[in-house]
Amino acid sequence: MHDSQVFDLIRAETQRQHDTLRMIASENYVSRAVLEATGSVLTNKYSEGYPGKRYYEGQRFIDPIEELAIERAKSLFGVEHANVQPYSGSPANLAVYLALAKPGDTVMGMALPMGGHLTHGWPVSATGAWFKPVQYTVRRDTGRVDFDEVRDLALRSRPRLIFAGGTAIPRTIDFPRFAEIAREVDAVLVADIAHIAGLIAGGAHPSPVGHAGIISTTTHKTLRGPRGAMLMCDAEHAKAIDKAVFPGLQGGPHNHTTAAIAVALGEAALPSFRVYAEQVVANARALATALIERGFDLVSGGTDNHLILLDLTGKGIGGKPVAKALDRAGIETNYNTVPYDTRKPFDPSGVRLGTPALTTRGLTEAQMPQVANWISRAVDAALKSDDEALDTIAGEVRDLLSAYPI
Ligand code: DSN
Repeated sequence: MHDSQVFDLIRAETQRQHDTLRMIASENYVSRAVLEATGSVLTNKYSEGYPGKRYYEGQRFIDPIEELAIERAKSLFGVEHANVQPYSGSPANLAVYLALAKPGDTVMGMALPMGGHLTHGWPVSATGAWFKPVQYTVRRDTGRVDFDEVRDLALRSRPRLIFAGGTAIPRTIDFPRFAEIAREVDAVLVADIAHIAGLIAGGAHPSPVGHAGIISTTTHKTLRGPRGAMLMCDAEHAKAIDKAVFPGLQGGPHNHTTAAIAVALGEAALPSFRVYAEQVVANARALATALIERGFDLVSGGTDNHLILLDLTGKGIGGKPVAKALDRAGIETNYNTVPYDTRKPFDPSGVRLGTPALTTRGLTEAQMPQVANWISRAVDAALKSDDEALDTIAGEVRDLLSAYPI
């Protein structure tokens, strides 16, 4: 059967991804090899269990694929154990809870509006409902984690788990500092490196290895792999983590994803990946400087990584209308809360920007003033409801990107 309806939609999305400056901080472009592995016959196969210990026959090619992914993860990140089966970031984090905590235990993480993740104990998440969450913040004056507060909260609440990491953190995560506090209260430190895994692999962000007992990551953000996740840990936690992922939480692993993770990890071990990771950060820094020059407020005053959080409070417009205007202008972002936001999460004050995808596309610091200029013009156009100006920007974006094929 030829399904032209779906085919046409996929083709249109391919074109959209080509013509758009994709600046959602958690997105990227994968290589053709990753794409091909993801779309392979491995999707046909059930493989509950782990290599050498499966509940279904016919695993003679699946086992070495999963072993390859595991070995590559161990070698790339320098960890003792890796589980490559979690379906995505939230299930990976749930497996950590299942492995190491009991319902009702106290767990600590960064509050969602401060840059944390839902699964770090935010009340609307199962992790907030089934566990007793304690949430740390960032300082109002610096936009950075206040370790005095983290230590204070930890000493008072004695959490079982402490999560470090999140979804809207523009600054380097101080894993040794978190580890010191976790040790003091006998908690397990969980480093959620979903956003920065590619930067860590490429040497552009310090690694949590040696500091965190558990490392959780998705594989599709800066790491540039398929939609998936991994849990990495020291030998002490290996058995509990594997048991929690399967049979605790999941059924059969998605073998096509496992193969694509193996491919992505192979790519991330190449010298060219280090160049990419450094360029992601250099682009974000150059963009932050250019935005500040154009009068934008950035949470924490800048960035150390791939991510910038615009605080639009001073511009007199919310994040949502700006994200929508940027989308019309061919610049894809997401509206986001900023720390201590006075607006609602569905219409917050911020817009989150990221440089991984445009770096993969080949853009460098040289284009960042132009990108900042487009963003600034789009905000002005949004304030005046000037759709024509937004369409003009979209044309200019398309022109630039035509020189950078996917
Ligand atoms: N959805 C991811 C992000 O955009 O950061 C977090 O889960």
